[in-house]
Amino acid sequence: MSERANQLISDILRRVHEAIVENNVTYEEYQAAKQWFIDVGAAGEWPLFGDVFVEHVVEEQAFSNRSGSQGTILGPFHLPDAPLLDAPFELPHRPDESGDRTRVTGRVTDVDGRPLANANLDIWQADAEGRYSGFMPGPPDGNLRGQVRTDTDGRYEYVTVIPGPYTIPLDGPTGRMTAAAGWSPWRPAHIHLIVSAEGFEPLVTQLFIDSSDYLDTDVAGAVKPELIVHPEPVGDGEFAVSYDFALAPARTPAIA
Ligand code: MBD
Ligand code: FE
Repeated sequence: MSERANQLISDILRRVHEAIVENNVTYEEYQAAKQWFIDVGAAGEWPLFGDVFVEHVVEEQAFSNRSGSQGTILGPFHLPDAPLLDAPFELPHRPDESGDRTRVTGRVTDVDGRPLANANLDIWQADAEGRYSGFMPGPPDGNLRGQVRTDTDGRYEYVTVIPGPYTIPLDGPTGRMTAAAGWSPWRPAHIHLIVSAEGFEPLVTQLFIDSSDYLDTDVAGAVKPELIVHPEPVGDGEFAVSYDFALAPARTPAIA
């Protein structure tokens, strides 16, 4: 028996019970909701549902007092063990990968601006059609996933394509719920990163493309103004994005 479990589960159930009373929920609605829970499980959409509709509040709550760069939600599409890239640091992609070619550069520092050498950036993103490799038909396994390390000045760089916006699957239970409520099912175009270095808190974050639709209506509620980037045209149809990351010190000091 855990007092934490008792407190939290009681509180959540009390609020559900209050919503039922305040909205005069009918037996038909209760049976529809129960079937919907079953459908979400059968479709394997609980990770999607949680990360889209719940995770952003956990992230804001957990990291409201953290120093350094802003983080945002992890989401359901990270895969561990993406390949560590060598120069010229290009995320794996198809020979005919669509989307605007973009060089992403910047520095990783501590909160005082001191460069962090050999910091790791674990990067994943959707393709130009908003599809993530390993989860959706289209891109081959490993597409647009990779890791890069900073140099002795804390600098990193890699080449990718600008992703497209992502929509939650419209034909599944999460999409049907979103449509029933009249909400937009879209996330704005974004690149996911986990930036980590020995002795620092890992930063789970996303960079949002400023020209994307849906920045103000992200279904996952995960956009922060500090995380919006502007791809600058650099000629030949290519772009450049620059972003610096500052990492907070690890909360648990390393044991000497
Ligand atoms: C995504 O691409 C995503 O980043 C999140 C958080 C949820 C659903 C799809
Ligand atoms: Fe995503």
